[in-house]
Amino acid sequence: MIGIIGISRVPAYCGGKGTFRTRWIMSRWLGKAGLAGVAMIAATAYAAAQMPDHARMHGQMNPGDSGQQQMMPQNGMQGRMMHGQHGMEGGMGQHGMMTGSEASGQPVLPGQEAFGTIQEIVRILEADPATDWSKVNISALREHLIDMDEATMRAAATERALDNGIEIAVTGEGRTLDAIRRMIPAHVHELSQLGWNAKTEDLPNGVKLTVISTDARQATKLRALGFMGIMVQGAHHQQHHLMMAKSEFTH
Ligand SMILES: [Cu+2]
Repeated sequence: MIGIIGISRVPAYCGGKGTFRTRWIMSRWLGKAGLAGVAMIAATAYAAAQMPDHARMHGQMNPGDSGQQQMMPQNGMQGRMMHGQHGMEGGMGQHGMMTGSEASGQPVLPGQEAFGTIQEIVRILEADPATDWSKVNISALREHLIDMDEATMRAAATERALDNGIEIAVTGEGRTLDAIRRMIPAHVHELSQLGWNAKTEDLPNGVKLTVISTDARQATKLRALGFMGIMVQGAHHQQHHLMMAKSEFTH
């Protein structure tokens, strides 16, 4: 669970090393948590700033960093002290999920999203003694991740609002067109399970996706979501990646 991991008593702009450190942490948090997460962190940090000292009862001074007071994580993953990396400017505390990198001082970001996704899947397969390596096909997963990249970043999406939903012409060429033809029709089933009426038609250079609903609020939502908002719908995407790697699922 999320635990309080640090409450700073370092004043704003303490200068030198401290300032560098706090800024570095902020940027890392932005990268990890996204804006919504940071907003949540800021809100809880404000609340914690109002806390009396006894609320920090799990805290423990870090001898190497006398200006800061640290709290132990509550997720059971790390039992060691943080090493002075959790001050924030303005005397605000910092809360949230502690990541492995913060606990160990070792980096965890893979540097490339598809690389990291494959790395995670391979580790899951390696950790499972039941993995049938004669069936594992990481190349198929890689091809799918390339499709995802093409459809997300390079396909053109021309959206047309309908009274009861949206019609989207998704087009491209070469590898992008291949990705469109594989991914968009395969997604229709997922959309139907969400209660929408979805269909695709082939275009010379892509696919036309039409998603409608008899519910006016849903129709409004569909128009707001547009191409990519609709594509991210569905609860099992990540699970499908694992199944693809095991040759149990294709799309
Ligand atoms: Cu995917």
